[in-house]
Amino acid sequence: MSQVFDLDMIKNHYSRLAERVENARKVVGKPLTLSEKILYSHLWEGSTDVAFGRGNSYVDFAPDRVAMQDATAQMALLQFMQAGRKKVAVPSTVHCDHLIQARVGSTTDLSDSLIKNNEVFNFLSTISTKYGIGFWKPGAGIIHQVVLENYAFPGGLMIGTDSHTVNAGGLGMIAIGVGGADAMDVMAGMAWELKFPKLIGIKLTGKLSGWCSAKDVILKVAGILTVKGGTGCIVEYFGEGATSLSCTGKGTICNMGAEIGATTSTFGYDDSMEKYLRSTGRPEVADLANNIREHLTGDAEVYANPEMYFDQVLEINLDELEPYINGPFTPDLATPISKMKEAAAANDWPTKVEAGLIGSCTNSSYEDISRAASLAKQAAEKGMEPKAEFSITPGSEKVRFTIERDGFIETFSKIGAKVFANACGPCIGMWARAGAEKKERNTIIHSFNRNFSARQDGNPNTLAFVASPEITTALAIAGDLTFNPLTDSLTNSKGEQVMFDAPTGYELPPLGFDVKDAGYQAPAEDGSAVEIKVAIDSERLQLLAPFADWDGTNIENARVLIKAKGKCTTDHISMAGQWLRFRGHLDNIANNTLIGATNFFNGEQNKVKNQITGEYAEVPTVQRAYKAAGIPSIVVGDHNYGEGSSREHAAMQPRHLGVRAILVKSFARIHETNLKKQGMLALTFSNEADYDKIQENDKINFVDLVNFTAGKPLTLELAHEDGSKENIFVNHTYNDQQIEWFKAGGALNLIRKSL
Ligand code: MIC
Ligand code: SF4
Repeated sequence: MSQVFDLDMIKNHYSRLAERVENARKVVGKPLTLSEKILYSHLWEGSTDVAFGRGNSYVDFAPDRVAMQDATAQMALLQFMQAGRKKVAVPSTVHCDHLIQARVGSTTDLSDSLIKNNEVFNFLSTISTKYGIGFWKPGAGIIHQVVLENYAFPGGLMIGTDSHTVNAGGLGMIAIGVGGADAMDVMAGMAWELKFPKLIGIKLTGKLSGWCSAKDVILKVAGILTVKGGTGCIVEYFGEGATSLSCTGKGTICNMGAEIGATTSTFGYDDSMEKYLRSTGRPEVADLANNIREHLTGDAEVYANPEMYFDQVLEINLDELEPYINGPFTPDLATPISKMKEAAAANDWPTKVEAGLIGSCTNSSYEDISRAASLAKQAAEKGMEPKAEFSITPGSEKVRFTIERDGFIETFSKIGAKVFANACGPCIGMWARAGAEKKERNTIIHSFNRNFSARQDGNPNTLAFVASPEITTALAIAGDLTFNPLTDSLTNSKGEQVMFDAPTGYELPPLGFDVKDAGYQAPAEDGSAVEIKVAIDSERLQLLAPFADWDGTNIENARVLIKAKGKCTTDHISMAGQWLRFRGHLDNIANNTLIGATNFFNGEQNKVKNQITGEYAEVPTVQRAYKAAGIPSIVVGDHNYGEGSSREHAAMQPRHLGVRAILVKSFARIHETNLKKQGMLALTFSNEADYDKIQENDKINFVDLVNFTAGKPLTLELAHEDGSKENIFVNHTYNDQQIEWFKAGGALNLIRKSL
């Protein structure tokens, strides 16, 4: 059975693409990149007379679709419920994947999670039915894999409430991660605003071979560009190396573009995408795309002289690429495998690998699994006994069913592998790893995308390294971080020295994909009679109360709730793992606010000074005390604050607890927008060094908030404990509309008012 979703929407878009691209070319006045073609063909107004300034024009777009996952959909839909619509305005889907724990194995874990999350899954299923949203049940797969298999189409624009929505760039889309409030706007039939991105072109030459895979391309790019190098940019890949990659390999590269902070990444339509569309049951889309091929990729002039058209250009030769291992604790610390012995010794990383995990939304393709399985097979045949625990998290039921049919699951079982449910599981701290509570320092390796502290098993002393599924498998079998399968041998059970041959696999299943029950539930034709109930005493779900609007005065005597030191990702601001269960209940989840951030003044986590009592306590406790006493507060942070997830909880929680402003050296894109949407002040130091001027006992006064204007810095007065005072300037990127959100107490309040 195959079903092409929303084919009419795709047809409709393609039918006017040629004309829109031609118009855009005229307006821009030169040949176009693929990114520009997609963006200019999705303008809310349909067309434009002026070219947009990259990196500075705010532009209204009309995305083709919206995707949400269970952990973020709750908040997105709690907001959507307030927008007064009968149905979503564009095709939208919900995917249940984040709330499923990885403990024993897929069947038990899935049924346990159905019981534990019953209330939330019911809510999501009912609300989807009501509002015309496609619902993918728990077990159906991870959002990004399911989107790639079913919904992504070349030249399309989509947004999703998850930072790895960008995965769909593998099929030639512009797919962007957003907070739930942005998703709500689009589902409610409004425009979606984005600052027109800058463009980074990455030319790939040569061809992958041997141990190298698509993952190594992005691991290398992450090493070059770092976790913030892609901020505000779309990365467009091109060149013979790009067309030589499989579609799912491209997906992997785009997926991890989130780890360099890129708005998204994309590739031009080519044969690999056509093959993937056909293989996943969408020949109609492939045929349509073939008719307009030239509009679904960048213009030839652009790729011939990229320096003239992109803001930054990199070139990577796939012939010379080496496998990389990135980490620990940050995805951009890139070490080529040949240098791992030195790096591990220099940094004193434990070299014994305790666990290897493959799969996730990043690396779950048939190609990935078949290549990793070829190594597992060799291990069994050559008598290499796996030294580390090993697990697989398939990305979707379609992939899982197919790899089981083709014998790969059996191959993995022979090396003692555990198969977890088709869900996020260990990637998002939902790994009930035995012994993790002992907090021992240890090393694991996985083929996921993120490796922030405590992210996989909740243990902050687990050093997680990111690598391709092939390298992950080989190192798990060797049980050694410094093992280089390209050059080193292992001692097998007979005491002989044996080596791995390079992995081999299949781009797509030779017998085609298959699945019995993909796990999809279609919405009701007319859902108006469907009722959504949220129990008043629920600990999992809570209807949203409007945030207070701005009282029109300068914020005065604000206290520093915390001055966060170093990395402060969304995982530090609103942890996942066990806290995921409160994603639909703002007050309950607020109890994890900033508990992972390090306090600059004492180097400790979750221990800040309560300025009312002078005592140190947990961050949420102290903030609740300020709120109760009516004392405003601000949070201070370092670079790339809010890096990582799209979870708007990281903005809503401080807002709910009464924090008024977040003042940092720089923001990650999604988080900055989330703060604005929720009526917070998102500010950056005009002079980065002013971060050092903020003292623990300061009182902070806004001098000119009453004149809050687009493009004009604000002034803050720091009143220090010793009686001295000094002013600092802070920048912001609010446009007029966004200032209105601030004044109204959040964007949703404006919608409420308009009803
Ligand atoms: C992640 O990979 O961090 C997540 C969990 O998928 C998040 C979404 C969330 O926090 O629910 C993301 O990437 O946006
Ligand atoms: Fe799920 Fe991990 Fe992918 Fe996020 S990165 S969607 S948690 S598998």
